[in-house]
Amino acid sequence: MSCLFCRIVGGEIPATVVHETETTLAFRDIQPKAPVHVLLIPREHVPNAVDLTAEQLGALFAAAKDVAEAEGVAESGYRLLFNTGPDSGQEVFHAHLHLLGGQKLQAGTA
Ligand code: D5M
Repeated sequence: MSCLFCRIVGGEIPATVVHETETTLAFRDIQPKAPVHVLLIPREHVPNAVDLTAEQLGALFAAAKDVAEAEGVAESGYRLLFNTGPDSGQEVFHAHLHLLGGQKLQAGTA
C-alpha cells in the first residue's frame, strides 16, 4: 500500500485522529497552516476530490461540521478547501478536505 493516507487509515502510520466514522477519518495536519488544521478523508482510496461520490462528499462535510464544533471554531468560522491537481499544490493524491481555523484567515489563501 503506497498511498500515505491509506497507510494512516490502515494504522501503519501514526496520526492524531480527532474524529472518525465508518467511512471517514479526520486527523491533524502534520504541517499546520493555522492553529486548527484538520484533514478529513474518505477511508476508501479516491485520488482526487472531483472523483468523490455525492455520498462521500456529504459524509466529509458532515464530519467537518462535527470537527469544527469539537475544535471550538464553529462560531468564529473556518475554511474548508480541497486542493485539486498539481497547480493547486496538491501533494497527497488521496482526496482530503482541509479544515482551517482558530485565527482570522487571509482571504483566498490558507
Ligand atoms: O495537502 C497535503 C497535506 O498533508 C499537507 O498539508 C501536509 C499533510 N501531511 C502530509 N503528511 C502527513 C502526515 N503523515 N500526517 C498528517 N498530515 C500530513 P495537499 O492539499 O495535498 O497539499
